[in-house]
Formats: sequence, C-alpha cells, structure tokens
Amino acid sequence: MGAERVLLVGCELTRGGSGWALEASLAELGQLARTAGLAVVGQERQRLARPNPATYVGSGKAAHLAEIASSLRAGVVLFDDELAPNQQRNLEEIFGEGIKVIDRSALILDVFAAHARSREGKIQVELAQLEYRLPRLTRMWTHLARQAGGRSAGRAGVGVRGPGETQLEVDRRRVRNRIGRLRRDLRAVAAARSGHRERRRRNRIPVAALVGYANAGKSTLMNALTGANVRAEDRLFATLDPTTRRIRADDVQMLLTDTVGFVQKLPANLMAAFRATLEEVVEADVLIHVVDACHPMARQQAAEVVRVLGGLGAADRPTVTVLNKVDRLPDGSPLPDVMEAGEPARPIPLSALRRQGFDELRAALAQAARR
Ligand SMILES: Nc1nc2c(ncn2[C@@H]2O[C@H](COP(=O)(O)OP(=O)(O)OP(=O)(O)O)[C@@H](O)[C@H]2O)c(=O)[nH]1
Ligand SMILES: [Mg+2]
Repeated sequence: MGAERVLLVGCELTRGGSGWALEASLAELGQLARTAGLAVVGQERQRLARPNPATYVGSGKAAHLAEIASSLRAGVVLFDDELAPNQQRNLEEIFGEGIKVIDRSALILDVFAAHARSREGKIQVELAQLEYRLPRLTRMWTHLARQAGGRSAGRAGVGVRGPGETQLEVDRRRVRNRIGRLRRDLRAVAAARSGHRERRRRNRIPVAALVGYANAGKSTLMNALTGANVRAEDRLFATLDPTTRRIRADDVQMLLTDTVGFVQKLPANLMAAFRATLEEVVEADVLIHVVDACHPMARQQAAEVVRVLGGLGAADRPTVTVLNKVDRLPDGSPLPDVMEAGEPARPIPLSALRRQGFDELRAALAQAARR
C-alpha cells in the first residue's frame, strides 16, 4: 500500500503575519507530513485579509481545492493553520467523501503520538489529542442515534446525563472521563519527576538543558558530549522524552538534559500537556540553545524558541547559544545573526557532528554554572 497522498494548503494573512514566509512555513509543514508518513502531492496558497469564519479559505477557493484534491487523488487536505471545528466540518462537506481535512495541530499531535516512548510521554500525547478532538466529535458516526432506553428522547438537551442522551453526548462524556483520568495519572508521574529534581538539587549538581528548534542537532550534541545513545535523525520531533546524563565542563560536574524541540505554531494544549517534561527545561540552571546555522530560517527559528521559553517562564535563564552544523556552511559564508538585541554573549559556532567548538562550549558552560 502506498503512502496516503496529501495536498498542503497555506494562507498568508495580509494582516498580523508571523514573520514566517509562507513558503518556509509550507516547507516545514511538508517535512512534518513526511515525518508522519504522508506523501505530499501538491501545495496551494491563498492570500487572505482575514480567515473566512465558515471555511477558513474563501468559498471560491474551497471549491477550487476540492477539484484539485480529487484530480491529485489526495486523501488528505492539510491546512497550515489551526481550523476551528466548524471550519473543518464545512470543508469536509465541500470536499466530499473520502477526503479528510486536518490541520497542522492535528498532524503535530499525530507525529508526537507516533514518537512517544515513555509512559509519561504517551499520557501527555493522548491527553492533548483528546482535548483537541473533544470539540470536533461530530454526529457523523452517530446520526443522533438515541441510546436504548431513552424515554424522553425527543426532549433531552445537551448536558442531560443518563437515559435519553444522544450517542454524541455519550461519546463526549466518555472522552471527558478519560481526560480526567489522564490528568490524574499525569499529576502522579509529574510528582515523581519533581522528586527526582529535588534530589538533584540537594546534591547541588547544576543542570544544563539543551533547547532549540526541532532538528537543530540537540540530540547529536548530547551524544557527542556525554556518550549517550539518544536517537538523532533528520526529521522533526525525533526526541520527545527527556534524557539526562552527567558531563564535565572543565572542572565543573553537571547534568545535561536533552528534550523535545520546538516548531512554530505548536498547539497550545500540547504545550500544556507537556508541561511536566518541559519543566526539566524550565528548572535547569543553564540553557544551551542549539541553532541550526545552515537553516534559511535560522533567525526566525531562534526567535520562536526564545518566544516559547518566555511562555514557559524561562526567558531569563543563563543561556549559552550555539550555532550548530557550521561544517555544512560553505566556506566564507557569514554566520546567521540570531541574537536578540542587548544579549551580551556571542553565540559559539560549533559542529556537533565533527566535534568542533566543544572547548569553547565547555568553558562557557562552566562559567555559566559557576554563576
Ligand atoms: N552536518 C551536520 N549535521 C548535523 C550536525 N548536528 C546534527 N546534525 C544532523 O541534523 C539532524 C538532526 O539531528 P538531531 O540531533 O536529531 O536533532 P534534534 O535537535 O535532536 O532534533 P529533534 O529531537 O527532532 O528536535 C540529523 O540528521 C543529524 O545528523 C552537525 O553538526 N553537522
Ligand atoms: Mg532530538
């Protein structure tokens, strides 16, 4: 069986753009789609003053997309921006049977679900997926079928429990119950994790956390510095679960943690669900911000990481910024300028693959840890 065929759709809002060129955002969406095992068969764009409340794109464009999708034999139409539940439903109606409509958030959740290994990671992903799906459950699979025993079937309103509920209401209740359960499980795992951190703190071992955009080379650097055997691959979200190892930076013993990378437009409920994992980052003494120096959007990627860290309350943490993959930069080409205005330290050029720049990194780490 071949991979499922997907048509990408990106919109450029003429107001309130994010600074990401549409092309770059679509390229990243395509990379995410391939990571999820989909085959990208086409790309469509539209410039919009504001999203159409019913169909996100304009209604003429929606009809046009239906034609293109069927001529390309695409089974999935993937939107780069988050669709409201009703927009998704309306589009599915326009595209007709056999064509699924999903958005970047749903895709990211799928990729996370496929990569989660630890119990905690799996709980976090399932929680985020259910929260995403809850408002999107439809009557499609239920046709308002009344449950057996529904006496007051005709008059049962939303929120009425027990006999008389529609199948949709039952489904929603099940999902809500499951969400409640997952939240409790997560609290228990998070408590164990914070216990670990507490012990580390008592042992006074400083912790450095690798942070950065997805695919920047965090795990490769982790492996090179610590001899760990973390999976490092040329795809987004290769790492979800945090790994921690000891390192020596000059005369300072430290712990180094590798964790999930960021991309733009990470779904908010995913960030919330990953709070416990991300606390490893938030509570680190030092951050190593790994930037892919070869990436055409290096500057925007670095800014996005800084923005996400700010949202997590870690913006003021001592940070060592490294420009990774310099071995791939053509000779004489300038390093990208990724520093925020007013930042004192210069970024350290480095190659995790060739183990270049490590002395300077160790010295900077030791200095930051002693502070
Ligand atoms: N040329 C070159 N490639 C590198 C370097 N560091 C990492 N890579 C490659 O970049 C890709 C991504 O590396 P990872 O270490 O998995 O990146 P990551 O930041 O951990 O990615 P996620 O876990 O997905 O966020 C892999 O194909 C690496 O081989 C480097 O210094 N030079
Ligand atoms: Mg990784």
